[in-house]
Amino acid sequence: MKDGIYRNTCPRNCYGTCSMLSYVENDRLIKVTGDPLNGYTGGHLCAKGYAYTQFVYNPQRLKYPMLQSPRGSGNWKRISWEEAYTRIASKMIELNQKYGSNLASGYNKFSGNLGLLHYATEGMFNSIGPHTKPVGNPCALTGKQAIYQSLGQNFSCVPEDMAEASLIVIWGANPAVTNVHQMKFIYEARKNKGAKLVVIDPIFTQTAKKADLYIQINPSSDAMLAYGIAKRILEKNEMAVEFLSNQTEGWNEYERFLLTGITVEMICERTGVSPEAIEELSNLYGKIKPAVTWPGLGIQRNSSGGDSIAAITNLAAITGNLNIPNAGIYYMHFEVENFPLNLLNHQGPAHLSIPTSRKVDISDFAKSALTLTNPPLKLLWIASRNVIAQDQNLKAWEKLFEQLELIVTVDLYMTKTAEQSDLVLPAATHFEEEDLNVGYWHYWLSLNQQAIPAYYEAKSDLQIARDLTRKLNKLSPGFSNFPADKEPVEWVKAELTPEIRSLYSFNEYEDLLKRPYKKKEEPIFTKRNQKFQFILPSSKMNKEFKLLIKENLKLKNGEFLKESNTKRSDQYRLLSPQSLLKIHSQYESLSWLNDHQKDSSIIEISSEAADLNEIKNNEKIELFNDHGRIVGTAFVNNQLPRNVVLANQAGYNPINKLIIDNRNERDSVTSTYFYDSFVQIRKRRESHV
Ligand SMILES: Nc1nc2c(c(=O)[nH]1)N[C@H]1C(S)=C(S)[C@@H](COP(=O)(O)OP(=O)(O)OC[C@H]3O[C@@H](n4cnc5c(=O)[nH]c(N)nc54)[C@H](O)[C@@H]3O)O[C@H]1N2
Ligand SMILES: Nc1nc2c(c(=O)[nH]1)N[C@H]1C(S)=C(S)[C@@H](COP(=O)(O)OP(=O)(O)OC[C@H]3O[C@@H](n4cnc5c(=O)[nH]c(N)nc54)[C@H](O)[C@@H]3O)O[C@H]1N2
Ligand code: SF4
Ligand SMILES: [Mo]
Repeated sequence: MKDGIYRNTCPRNCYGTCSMLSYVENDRLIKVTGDPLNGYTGGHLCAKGYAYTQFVYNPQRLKYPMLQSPRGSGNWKRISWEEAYTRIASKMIELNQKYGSNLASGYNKFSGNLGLLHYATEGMFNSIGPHTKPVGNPCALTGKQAIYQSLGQNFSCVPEDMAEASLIVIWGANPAVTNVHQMKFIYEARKNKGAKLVVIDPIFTQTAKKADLYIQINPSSDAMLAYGIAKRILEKNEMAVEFLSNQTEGWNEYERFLLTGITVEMICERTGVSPEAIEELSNLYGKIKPAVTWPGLGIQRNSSGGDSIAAITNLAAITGNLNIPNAGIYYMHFEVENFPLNLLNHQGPAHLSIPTSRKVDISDFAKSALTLTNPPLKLLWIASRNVIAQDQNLKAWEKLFEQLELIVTVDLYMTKTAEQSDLVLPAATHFEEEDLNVGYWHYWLSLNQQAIPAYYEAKSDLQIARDLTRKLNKLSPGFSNFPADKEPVEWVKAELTPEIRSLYSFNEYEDLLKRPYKKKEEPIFTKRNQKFQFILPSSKMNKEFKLLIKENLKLKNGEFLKESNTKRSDQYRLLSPQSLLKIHSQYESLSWLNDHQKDSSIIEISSEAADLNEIKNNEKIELFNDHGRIVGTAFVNNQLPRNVVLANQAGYNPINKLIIDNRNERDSVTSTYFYDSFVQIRKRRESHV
């Protein structure tokens, strides 16, 4: 590669999707900075971004394809790519011959790299005809569906505009940790507009610390609080009457529900929020405009998430904060769906009797995959995904792994998931490949150039797809129709249709070599003749009301009131939100970040829990439930709700063994309920040392 400055884009599952400038000398990445031409990031990166030189040259990166036998033994042998492809292709062909289709072969891919060319994995599988594929999104789907139902589109306001808001209400998001660039716009709003910041979270987070009003709420009770706020606004007659009558549907039913269904006492009891805080927030919402409402991803990781997002979104409509400038809803957008996504949508050959691929809900992949028969799943390809660290129901994963004849993991590091695989293939970093990146928060389109040669024998997921295709077709002509000869830049160019170029105001691919571009037409609700749809509480929520009403009656009669939100008093709800210096299980082995990071085995417990279990700071403790046990170091957090335990997602000591999303039947595809798991606490037992 030539010495110089290249344009890259951080492809992590992160709000930033930061445009970067990469400085290369003698084929080596020597420095990374933010690209000042990206108007959202303003040329800044987070600490993880600045640490990319260490990320790329970390000696722990995978260098070569590796084969482990037997699986899980740690007995790894370096093999050539040629041998790796032969083993994989032979197995796929064997399974095809045995079962008469490719349904026994499947993949699980999620969010390691969100670049458009990383849909190569999907494209590669599509190219062999019907197979087994994941559907859904474990992270954000519940909220996406709720917002879509309310607004008729996947709507999220332009984040730079937040600087012009006068009220910012954040429900269950923690931008000071997860979305650092956004804080700048929040501070600007405060400085320029005297904006008030409200944060609603069970945890007194870094964002909460900056708030004018912090409301500590029982987990999974946001819908209730939103009903309470709505009810008070209604009672005080502070609704946006004109907007409600002209641009909404279902308001009358919603109003009836608010007036008859619930009382503020019940809401205080369920949410743990004081009547004064409800009054204060309803005053702010009722009086201040423009207000932005930000239902975060944190609130939809429990079984009330859909109701919560809908109820919070309703507040924006009731207060008339959808049809005025600089007001509105922030969640995330899905602009990426405007692109042709040629790799994702690549059409494979038809099968004589099987019309489509077999779909498995990614939120419950292992359990669902285990139910598949005729044929069972036998080969699993894992890419951009660390299931053992990040998924739930790890016992089901254990069982699924036992059933699989071949597990291939493509990753940059020897993750917990890679450790359980037969074959591990070394993936390239984004500096070693071409790509195109579209965020889900800001509206910038940003190119990713290959800046340096591959680290040892690492390859991009697209290159792996190309090479494996060639091997498949060599061993079994016509097995795959993947366009193996198409070069990465050609795939990028194919995404840049005339519609996309016009949407982002540029003429040709070469323009993207000079700067990122922002989408022209901004999504403003007023421009749509679509009406806002009020969503009424679900039947599950209605059941909850009935229970509350019953308990309230008991309370009035002086009976003992069962504590809501915990099953038993020794059961603690496990919250495990995102951490500043990691993206989920990633970046853990970077000393530049870890030296300054708190010990990721720290488990925060409330002072009540500490007293009850006779636990002191820095003592080793265990969290346990029917699914597993983890050991960590106690930190007594006086600000934590009594019944909440806070632990970190950790790649090498996965707490997710404690997490099971125990829905008996899944009537719909939703996000995973990561925060609906309960644990008990005890001092570490000596026998476990
Ligand atoms: N540094 C860093 N940034 C990241 C990531 C990362 O791993 N590290 N991950 C990225 C990804 S994939 C995602 S999805 C986003 C997530 O971004 P955010 O939604 O901002 O973050 P979370 O940590 O998931 O959760 C936000 C907050 O929700 C709170 N919460 C939990 N349950 C409830 C509840 O019932 N009600 C309320 N009101 N609050 C609740 C948690 O305490 C937490 O503070 O961050 C992205 N950005
Ligand atoms: N307990 C708990 N669990 C959670 C959550 C939580 O809040 N609490 N949050 C959930 C959320 S919001 C999300 S989004 C998921 C994230 O779930 P995952 O997407 O599984 O999370 P990561 O840990 O980021 O794992 C991505 C893997 O992809 C690898 N990778 C990176 N780049 C590439 C590439 O170019 N090619 C290939 N083949 N691999 C690559 C990384 O090294 C890493 O091992 O986790 C979920 N899990
Ligand atoms: S991790 Fe997020 S904030 Fe940090 S550089 Fe990457 S995209 Fe930007
Ligand atoms: Mo996520």
